[in-house]
Amino acid sequence: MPLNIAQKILQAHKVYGELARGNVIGLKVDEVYTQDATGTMAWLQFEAMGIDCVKVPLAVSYVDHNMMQANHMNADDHAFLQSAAVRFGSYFSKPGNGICHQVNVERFAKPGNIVLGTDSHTPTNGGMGMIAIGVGGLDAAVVMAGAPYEITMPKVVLVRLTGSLRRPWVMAMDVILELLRRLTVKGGVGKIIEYGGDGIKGLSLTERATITNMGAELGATTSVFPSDENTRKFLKAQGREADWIELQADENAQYDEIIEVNLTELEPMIARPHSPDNVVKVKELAGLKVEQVCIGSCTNSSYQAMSTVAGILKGRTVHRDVNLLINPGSKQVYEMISSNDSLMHMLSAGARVLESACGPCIGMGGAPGTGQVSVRTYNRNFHGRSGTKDAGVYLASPVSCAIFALKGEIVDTLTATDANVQIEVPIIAEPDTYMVRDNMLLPPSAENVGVETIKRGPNIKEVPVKDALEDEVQAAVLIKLGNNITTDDIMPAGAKVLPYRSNIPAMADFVFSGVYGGFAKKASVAKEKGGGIIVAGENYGQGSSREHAAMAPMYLGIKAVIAQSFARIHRANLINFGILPLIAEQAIDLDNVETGDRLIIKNVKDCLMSTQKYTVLVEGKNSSFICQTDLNEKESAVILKGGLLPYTRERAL
Ligand code: MIC
Ligand code: SF4
Repeated sequence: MPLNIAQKILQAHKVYGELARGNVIGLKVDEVYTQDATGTMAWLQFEAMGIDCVKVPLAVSYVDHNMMQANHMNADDHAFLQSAAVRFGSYFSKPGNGICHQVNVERFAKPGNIVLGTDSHTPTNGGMGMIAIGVGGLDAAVVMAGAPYEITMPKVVLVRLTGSLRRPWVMAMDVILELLRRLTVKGGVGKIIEYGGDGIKGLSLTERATITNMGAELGATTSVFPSDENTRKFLKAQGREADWIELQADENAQYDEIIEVNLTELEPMIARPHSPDNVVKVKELAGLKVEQVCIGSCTNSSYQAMSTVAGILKGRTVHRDVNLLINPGSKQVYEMISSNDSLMHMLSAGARVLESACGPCIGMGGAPGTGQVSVRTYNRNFHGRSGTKDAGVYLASPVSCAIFALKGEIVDTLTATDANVQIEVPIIAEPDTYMVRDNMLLPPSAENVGVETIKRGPNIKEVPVKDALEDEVQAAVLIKLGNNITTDDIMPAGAKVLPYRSNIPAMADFVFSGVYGGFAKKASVAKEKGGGIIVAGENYGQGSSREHAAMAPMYLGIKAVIAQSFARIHRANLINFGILPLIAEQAIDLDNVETGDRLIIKNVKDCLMSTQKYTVLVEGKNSSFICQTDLNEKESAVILKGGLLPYTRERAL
């Protein structure tokens, strides 16, 4: 049978199950990586499993998110992570070495492999012809402890690219923004997006990585490109040609759906506040004043992107009313732009060049001013994520952003023509040689495994574990929400909250504290009387992989989330921490439920372990409605035990 690329990789890694859509399959994983903000929990949970050494061929622990070090907490976490890497046999990428996805693509990604990362943008590696999946920390820990990774076989969608980009104005970022415009943030749920067609030949490896990176915003399980001569060129330039294999879909390979995108017809695109799918053509916003521009993040911080931006800034000055912030994606990129004149062009133009880290993308500095317009090459513009609630954050390509920074407003670059924009934009190709100096990437060494003492700062607290499931849930609706609630809404990030990522009791105080103004007090009152329930609409928990968005509510006594549908990673995290993800059979039933209502759900265990549906009684209203779950056998057993940690402890891996 002819196979597509996704099927080929999954087939080669399958430990059990059949590759038919909807089936549960177990996969052998080649690499697991963590980043610091999710990694402390992942490694604490790994430690709690009592295993000596990681059991996957490659593990890498990156530090890129929590870099502000306003006090001891971040540095203590970094020391914990470094000592855990030595103790358990993982590479350690020191703070400053770069953003996990960018560095992983440069130094470790390998066509045909499967990689899991404790970050939702792990699919960046899909640009290399890999199946790269973002997971919660506990899922990563269990796989590092030797278990196969289980997924329900998604649909495979072909995005056929034809034509070629109208360079220099149209970039890879515009391709994925166009897909977001068409498919929305729910459009990729339950799907692997596979790219094909003649148009891919004109896309370099790092441009492909931009596209697969933001497949996360479509809600897709992952996105994957073929591995071809462009892939080989990149690997050769990284001194890793031996890692290259060719990977193409077979002729007549089958897909569940086919989407056509003609690159020649694409125009510069821009996402408006507060969602990455709120996309229009740049020209529709021409004239809008811009106060901040941020260039970088794991989406657009490659050498190619940075050099293009430097070429635009060369010999010019950033507009007087604009703050331009640039974060190169990795030390490698940083070193390369410093070894030619690119960094100098950025600095002389008036850019504030930051360290290689996530930075303003996750609200770690660089928050815009009150009501300001910030245009960013990043991947998320969720409400409040920048650190400023009423800022208007827009997302656009590096070329668009660099030009807006010079002009102080949104410019219709494409139809304004060169003459109008009066800036000649260089077209930079992927270099033939990358500067490889892995001196901040510390390899594991056999003699320290199992021996190294783990360093634990006072802010690192034990992982909370839930009790086994009760048979009757009686709990109050603590908050009622709409569609597409993000994990940033549930468990905000930013400079104030992020340092508590290894301290769930402290972090719990910040649940729903951003746009929704707080939750913890209400929850602790409700906890005394049986706990709380969250009610929401479609795609609950989209965005980040942070399991804290499940752990902290669990710590506050949340027993169930009733929604119309769930985002993939958050659904897995809820299950991992023993929270019931209930799906309302009819959306209209939720109209009758209000914040403050008390809900009673009986026979929970029977329902969980059979096909019986859940009857949810609304106390005092003489009404009830029906919910169901879409849990497989193992997921039900995990919830019954109170979560994946107690479930795993009972079993030999
Ligand atoms: C994000 O972009 O939201 C993050 C911060 O990288 C998260 C991970 C986290 O919350 O630590 C993600 O994308 O998974
Ligand atoms: Fe870091 Fe932003 Fe990428 Fe998340 S999306 S990994 S915060 S750069």
